Parts: sequence; structure tokens; C-alpha cells
Amino acid sequence: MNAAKTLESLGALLASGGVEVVDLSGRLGPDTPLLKLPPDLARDTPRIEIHKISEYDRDGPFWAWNWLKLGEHSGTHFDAPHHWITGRDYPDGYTDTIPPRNFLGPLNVIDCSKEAAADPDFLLTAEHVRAWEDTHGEIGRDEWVVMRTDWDRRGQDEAAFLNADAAGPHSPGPTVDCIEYLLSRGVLGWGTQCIGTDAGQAGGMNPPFPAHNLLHKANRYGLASLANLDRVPAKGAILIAAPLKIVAGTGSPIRALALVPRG
Ligand code: 23J
Ligand code: MN
Repeated sequence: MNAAKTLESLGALLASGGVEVVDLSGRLGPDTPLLKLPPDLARDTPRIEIHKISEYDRDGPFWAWNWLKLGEHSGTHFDAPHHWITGRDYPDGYTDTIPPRNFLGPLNVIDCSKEAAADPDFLLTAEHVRAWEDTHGEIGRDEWVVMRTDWDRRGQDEAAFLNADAAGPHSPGPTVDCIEYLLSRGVLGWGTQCIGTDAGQAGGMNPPFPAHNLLHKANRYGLASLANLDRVPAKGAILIAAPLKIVAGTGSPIRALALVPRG
């Protein structure tokens, strides 16, 4: 395919509305659900704060602007390889060193919404993914794979989003063999609609938190708290998921965008 002609066609399709841009990010603010780790184990990321500097007033007569208190792993966000100990040594594993080419690729959406509604601890396996490929087509190299659970419908309510009890959080995610299989296909990364890329109960898996452990060990990426996956097709969209260029950053909020062909 001729690259110049293809991009020209994309520009024309954007202008004509033939490509729909679907916003896959949630809103970022003081009410954004945040991960809670066991207090004995670790320290949590702080609540998001948005502080006004000025809004056409004594502190800035003609301009409005804010400053933020914002953890890297807040809301709809990108996990870089250096986030996990298994990915610690990649020079290109930080938000400011990952090649930008890796921020976009074809999007595969695996619909687990019915399963997740029936069982908040639902786990997607390699077998499920292979069955999905039989129906929708193979997952290719340098593609994104995301798990649709419609968990974003809980996004206004942190308790419902985290869904924790005495046994810890309950939210869907991948098995160890699921992530191993996706890595064998050469994916760019894996994304979910929950607070992190791993299931709520993934601390008890072997290895613990397999999406984090295995993706980042392979210098690949994670996406969490994705929204609106009910508005994108199983295949055929392009995902753009670019983190801020934070110096030696381990992750970043993103404005995740899906380019979806109309009709
Ligand atoms: C820190 C520690 C454990 C986890 C996480 C962060 C995330 O899920 C994250 O946001 O990357 S599991
Ligand atoms: Mn994260």
C-alpha cells in the first residue's frame, strides 16, 4: 500500500466524517477512582487535585490556568516497562524514551462484558483469546489487545469500581497464560477498563500481577481504566495511546483515542 496515498485518504476520511474518533479516556479529577494497596505493603498514589492559579482575576487578569497534583498511574493511563521490577533495566522503558511508534496500532477488542457482569472475578484465558481469533481473525504483531468489561459504568463510584471486600478487590483481568499467549503474538500491549491491567485478585497468581510482571519483562505496555470500549468494533480501529513525556516516568494519564471506520 502507498503510504502517502493512505494518509491522504485518512485525512479526507477525517474531514468527511468517514472516520469516527471515539474517546476511550475517562474524566480526570478529584473523583477519579484510584488504586488502593494493602497499607502494610505499600504507599498509595495521592488523590488528584486541581488548583486554580487564576481565572481572569487579581492573580491573572486576562488568563485562566490551573496546576495539578497527579500521580502517574491515575485514571485512564499508560504503564511503561520501568513501572515493574521485571522491566526495570530497559533504557527505552520510560515515558520519555519509548519509541513514539509504539503509541499507536491496530486495536483488538475482546468483549467480556457479559462474563464480567456475571462474575466480577472473571479471568480471560489464552483459550478464550484463541476462540476469539477463530471468530474475528488473528491478533497481529504490534497490535493492541484490550478487554471490554464495561467497568467504566462504575467509574463515577470508586467503591463500585474497586469492588473490594475483606478478601481484597474483585475485578476482571487476564490469566498468566493469556498474557503469555498475547506476548507470543508480538502485541504492543494489553489494556483493561479496570483500575489496573491485572485482575483484582491477581496478587495471588503465579507470578503475582502477571500482566504487570510479564508485559513489562517483555518491554511491552499496559493500559488501564479505558472507557467506551462498547463503542468500538472487535477489529478495524486504530488506537492512539500516548503518555506524557515525563522525565524517567513509569506511566502517565493518556487521552486514548480510537479511529473507527464508519459504516
Ligand atoms: C502499583 C502497584 C501495584 C499495581 C499498580 C501500581 C497498578 O495497577 C498500576 O496502576 O500500574 S497493580
Ligand atoms: Mn499503572
